[in-house]
Amino acid sequence: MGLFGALVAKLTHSQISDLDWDQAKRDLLTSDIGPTLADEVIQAAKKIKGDDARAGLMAVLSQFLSEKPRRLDLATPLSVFLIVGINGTGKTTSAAKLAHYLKKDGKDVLLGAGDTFRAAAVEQLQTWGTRIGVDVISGKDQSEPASVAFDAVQHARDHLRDVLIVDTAGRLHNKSDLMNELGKIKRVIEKIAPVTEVLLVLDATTGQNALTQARVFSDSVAVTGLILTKTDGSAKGGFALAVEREMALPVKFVGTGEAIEDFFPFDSATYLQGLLEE
Ligand SMILES: Nc1nc2c(ncn2[C@@H]2O[C@H](COP(=O)(O)OP(=O)(O)OP(=O)(O)O)[C@@H](O)[C@H]2O)c(=O)[nH]1
Ligand SMILES: [Mg+2]
Repeated sequence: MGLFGALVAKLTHSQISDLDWDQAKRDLLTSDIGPTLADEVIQAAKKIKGDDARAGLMAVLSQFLSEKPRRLDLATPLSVFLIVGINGTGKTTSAAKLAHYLKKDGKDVLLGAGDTFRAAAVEQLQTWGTRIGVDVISGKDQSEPASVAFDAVQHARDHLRDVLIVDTAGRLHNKSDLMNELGKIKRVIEKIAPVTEVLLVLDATTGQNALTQARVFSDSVAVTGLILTKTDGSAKGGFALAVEREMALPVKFVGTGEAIEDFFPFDSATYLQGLLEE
């Protein structure tokens, strides 16, 4: 049953008592949608007529989703996507998954190993690259992330690639020098080609904490969309709604496991239907 399934059933089939509303609110609070949104949803739900509960709730929830486009912004001749986020959220894996997804769609994709802090990070991306048949541009050990990004975008332009995806090192959102570095990487790339997407990778299992991260990243670099990872490890499901409501940013992709194919465009209609399932 979806997060709002019990509420749909109650609204449709019976009178709702104050106790029921309290229970509904408690359910929502444990689902990662956060107290503010839980209140808003309950207030709106109280106005819904019983015979139209499902459609009514669907309309209420839809309002909270971002209206910005969910499709990737692809530019010609070259699109550049920057993958950002705090440590361990799944950036490198998602960069590889996205490369694979776009390659299957016929795009000529290049990966840039912008995490130069750890040699293992470069190796990790190279291993993915070999597995999925996508070239990876990397720098020498400890080279500047912006300089690797510049080499990568030059290579992409010179070899007529369609898409460059640049992985970056995980960074804490409260370290301002590291946050500024993201801006630098972006500016350097844009000497050659516009960065059409800055994708913030959020670990769905971190719940409301991820909202704080999202806000700070958004302040430092113009985030255009979100990738929600580890949705397989979070049965709560309300998080996408909360994050879109809070950030007014669209979830563009979701990660559903560690394998390369565990990656899907986020479909808001299917998501809402799932939440409302009785
Ligand atoms: N279950 C699950 N695991 C995932 C998903 N995405 C990534 N992971 C795992 O999460 C761990 C961290 O992934 P990475 O891609 O290395 O994360 P990162 O953000 O690049 O990490 P840093 O570069 O260290 O900041 C790995 O074990 C991945 O396999 C997902 O959608 N589901
Ligand atoms: Mg990484």
